[in-house]
Amino acid sequence: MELVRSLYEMLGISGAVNTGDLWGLISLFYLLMASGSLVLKKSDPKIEYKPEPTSTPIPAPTSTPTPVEPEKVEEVVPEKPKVTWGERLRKGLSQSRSEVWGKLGNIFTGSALSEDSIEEIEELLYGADIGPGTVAELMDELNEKLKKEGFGEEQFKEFLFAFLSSKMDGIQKEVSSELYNFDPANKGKTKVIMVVGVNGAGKTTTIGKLATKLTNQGAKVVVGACDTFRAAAVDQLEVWCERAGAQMVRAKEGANPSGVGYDALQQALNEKADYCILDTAGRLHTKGNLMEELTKSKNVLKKLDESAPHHTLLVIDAITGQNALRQAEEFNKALELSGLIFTKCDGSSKAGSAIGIVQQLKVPITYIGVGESVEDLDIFNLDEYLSALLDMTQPA
Ligand SMILES: Nc1nc2c(ncn2[C@@H]2O[C@H](COP(=O)(O)OP(=O)(O)O)[C@@H](O)[C@H]2O)c(=O)[nH]1
Ligand SMILES: [Mg+2]
Repeated sequence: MELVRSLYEMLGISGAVNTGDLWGLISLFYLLMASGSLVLKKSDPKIEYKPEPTSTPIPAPTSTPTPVEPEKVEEVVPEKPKVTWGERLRKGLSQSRSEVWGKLGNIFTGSALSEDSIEEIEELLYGADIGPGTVAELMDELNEKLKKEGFGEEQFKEFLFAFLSSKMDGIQKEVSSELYNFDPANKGKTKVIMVVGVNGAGKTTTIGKLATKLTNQGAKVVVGACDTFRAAAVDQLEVWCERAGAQMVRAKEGANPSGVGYDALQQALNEKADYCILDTAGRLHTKGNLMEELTKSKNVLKKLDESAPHHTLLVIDAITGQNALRQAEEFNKALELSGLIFTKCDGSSKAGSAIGIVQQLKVPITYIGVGESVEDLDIFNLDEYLSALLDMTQPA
């Protein structure tokens, strides 16, 4: 009835409410509702309120754009072409080639050689420092060849290669491979390498390179700094040993060199090292004789190992050329050298002097050095050496 009365009020009808009117009003009410003319407001607590849509549309949640990664452009760093040993050797021997061996080829013109040209060849060969005996022998054989038809530059080079090779190959075969290759089957069987030579020949540098090559193969290396005269030389060796991962045994400045060698070998044996390399003095601070001191150093090692040193290597600076021969003979007489190391070939035109020295000393070259870095020292291979010297392709 309350609802009817409020409807009466809305429609402006006054008077009592009767049942007939009531039904009429209810029908009207429904009609109005259905036509949508009557809209109930929120204030009506009994009717659920639905919010009218607002005119400003709520912007659809925009997805935050994921930042587009700039396409990764692989930076192409041009790989430094690795310089092979063959290339280093060729470069190292370039001075000897350009000043001596290369000039020999230029003498050949295609026609028969004149007496003057033959003399020129002889002169160049003397300058190559291969030793006068070798040059005389070579010229004897060459004179015969030069008279023959079709003996040109190519044939001359082939002849030189064969001749020089024959002077060295028998001796070169005697090099023990344990000097270059560490064989794990010999692990802990300490091999002693004593390195000798005059001051400045390249002993310390070569030992540093050698130690690096051996530790790189997994060998345990102990180095003895027996050149106790020069503190700077010991420091120089220490830097190499640290880099190589080798142990170094040193003594106080001025200590007895043979004592350091003994201590180094003792440590190498205690530690079951694979190699014990001894860097010796090239000159003595006392008036004593170097050869006597070195002989003593060599002999004292035998107290610890009867077979030590297993290798006694003489380092020769290529610049010394044939003059190194007298030096080498002196070292050989005192110490019975087992091998030579030919260094600094890069700074000299006399790299050919190796041929004469090997031939006369009858001691093989083990290593050849063509610069100051580790990669600049490698095994001496006769074919490789001669083809680099004569600018030929290496025979297969
Ligand atoms: N260019 C060049 N220099 C070398 C070579 N071997 C050693 N040297 C340098 O020669 C100098 C003397 O070498 P060092 O090892 O101290 O000689 P040591 O007195 O016999 O121990 C050093 O400056 C070395 O860097 C080489 O093969 N080529
Ligand atoms: Mg030295």
